[in-house]
Amino acid sequence: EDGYDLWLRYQELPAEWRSANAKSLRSLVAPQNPSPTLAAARDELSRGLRGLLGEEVRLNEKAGRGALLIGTPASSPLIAGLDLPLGDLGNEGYVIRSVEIGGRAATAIAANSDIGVLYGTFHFLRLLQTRQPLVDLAIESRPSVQLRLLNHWDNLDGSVERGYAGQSLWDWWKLPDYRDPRYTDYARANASLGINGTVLNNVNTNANSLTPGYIAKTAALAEVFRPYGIRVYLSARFSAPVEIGSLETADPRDPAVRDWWKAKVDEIYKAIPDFGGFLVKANSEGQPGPQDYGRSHAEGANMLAEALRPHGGAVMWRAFVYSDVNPEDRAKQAYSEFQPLDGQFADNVLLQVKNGPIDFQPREPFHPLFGAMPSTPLMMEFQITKEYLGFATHLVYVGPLYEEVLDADTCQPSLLVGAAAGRDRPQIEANGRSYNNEESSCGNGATVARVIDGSLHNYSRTGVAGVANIGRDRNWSGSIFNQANWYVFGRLAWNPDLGAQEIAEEWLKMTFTADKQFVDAAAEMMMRSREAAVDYMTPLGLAHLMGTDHHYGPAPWVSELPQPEWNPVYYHRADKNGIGFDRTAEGSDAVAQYAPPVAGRFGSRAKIPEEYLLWFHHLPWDYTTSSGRILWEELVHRYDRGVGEVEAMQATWAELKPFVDPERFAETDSFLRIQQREARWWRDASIAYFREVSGCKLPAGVRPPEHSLEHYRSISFPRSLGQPGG
Ligand code: BDP
Repeated sequence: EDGYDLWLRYQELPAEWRSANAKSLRSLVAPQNPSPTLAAARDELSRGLRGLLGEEVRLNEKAGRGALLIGTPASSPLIAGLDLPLGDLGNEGYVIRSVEIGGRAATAIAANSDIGVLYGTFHFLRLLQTRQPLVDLAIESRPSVQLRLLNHWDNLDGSVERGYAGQSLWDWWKLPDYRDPRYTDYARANASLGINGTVLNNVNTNANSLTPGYIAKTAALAEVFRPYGIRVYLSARFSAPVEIGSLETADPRDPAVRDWWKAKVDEIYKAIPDFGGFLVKANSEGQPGPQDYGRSHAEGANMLAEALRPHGGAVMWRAFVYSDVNPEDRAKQAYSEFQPLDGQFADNVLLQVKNGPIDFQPREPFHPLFGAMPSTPLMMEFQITKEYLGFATHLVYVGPLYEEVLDADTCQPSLLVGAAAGRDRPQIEANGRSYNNEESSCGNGATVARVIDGSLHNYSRTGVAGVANIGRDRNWSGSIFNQANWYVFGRLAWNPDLGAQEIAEEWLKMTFTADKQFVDAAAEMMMRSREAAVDYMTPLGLAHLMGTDHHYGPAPWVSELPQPEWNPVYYHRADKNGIGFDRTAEGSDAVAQYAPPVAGRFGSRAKIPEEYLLWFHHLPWDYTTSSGRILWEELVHRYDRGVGEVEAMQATWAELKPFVDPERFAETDSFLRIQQREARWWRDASIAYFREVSGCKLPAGVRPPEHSLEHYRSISFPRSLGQPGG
């Protein structure tokens, strides 16, 4: 049990379940001469059922009693004869139904397309793995979001930016000739979640990924992934025409540059007919972009869109802009640059926006662009890898973080709201954001999830991306519990309305055991883990206090880096009078980037949810918080609470030992020990620092930091990762 099998372990089910359900699983009826995708579905079922039932399931051509049928109306006359309700399921949806064929009870997994059948197959196996009864099945499912993508930040030299699970999975040296069987397992795992695309290379990209040699390597991966419905995409370097094309400029207005991209894209599609498109990081952290030539992001994106359009490809243009010109408030930059461009992007461009306005912090308010660009499809970028959440070892389940963002009410005027209020789209656009009735646009379902699934503004394209946590480690993700973050990302990408808790339970049942005692305790531990990390790292809306460069461990004292916003002191702004970043109208006025009701809430000390307090407000140390404690005491209280939660997780895990195999038990046990030590490090170092800066005394009964502030300042990270600042 080294974790390689992820949630697709297919362990034998208890005899009780098998005897109750065996009558529904007597034989498997799959289409004759199946496509590679249908063959993958059939093989996955055979493999899964063999494991789960402990015996081989017969493969039949005819549907007898208790048959399990898979297929599309086109590939299976039996399915065609069932007249299933496939009309609304689109190209990727499926049904799983208890049916009758010639008076015999059977089960059908059917879809309009082969990939829908594969998705349905994985859903069916999940029913078994989570021990659902197989009676009266009437399941229909289709994804809410079109592009459900992993973003790998993998470099061509095999290293992975912000990756903590070993080297890149892509063995560029051996590709295209050698196709590691792991690539197929990677595709299976993704297809089991409905992930349908993967960007193979880092957004801080190397133009060589677009050279013929690498296109051939990418094509080999695309071939492996194709049966599993996974398209490949590449991060494109904006200056590629200069670097690998020997042009003198990459100016999007230059016809030679446009022709270069067209020819390059044609070349890619020749090798990869279903290539997905480009992801672009431009004019951010030193990456080249259209602004180098005085052109806008829209002009840059549209040039690539023009080249991709004839082939059906898309451009995902990132809104994470972080320039070297010192911003007044870094949190405002993306909105300031992109919101005015609404309506200027070509129809095959999506703007890919991080969940929060800064950078994947343990907690950020939702990004103000969500809901603010009605004419531009915005897609979500979540981070699955735990760059700011303790890398591989800390147990932090990010489901609650994703859920919190997706559920956030943007309070933006919308088509959803508009329809109810009798408005149509032109009026809304004309209205812009000039809502003056304080709360009128809140509570109408204008959540971030509705932005992402396109329903809020009728986006023609929709997408969700997750920065992958996958590497060559045997367990794929650096730890067993990190697998849950890959899992929850995929499940929420398919359906943003699922709950983090139900997904955690599902994952636990499939990954460990469905024993209720285990699942209840472990799910609770997972659900509390993210808040624990917020508490021991950056409570009360603080952010970016991690050691600069590597982003691991506390360094709130760092102040001497050349750009102000590289320094943690820029973010917390603590001195003897108070702490926090004033983003109200008296400060940077970042609140004004939100819809008025949200701005009103965030901008008010009285109304702001306390978890965002210091993100938006600079407050005196003796400010009274909702607990009745003064701010300083509340901060200390939360650091302590975070450490306490990690200790509680340790205790829970120890109790769960009887349910877990020794290898996976031991890994989590040691990792929790690391986390406990480091939660204390965070707590002690932060309290030592803020105590000195504020001049406040430790509240009575509070344990003093173990070491002096000097000690904590002198700890250097064990390895230098050579990453850019930020
Ligand atoms: C930051 C990372 C950096 C990435 C950047 C990005 O620290 O390594 O290149 O985001 O998203 O979180 O482009």
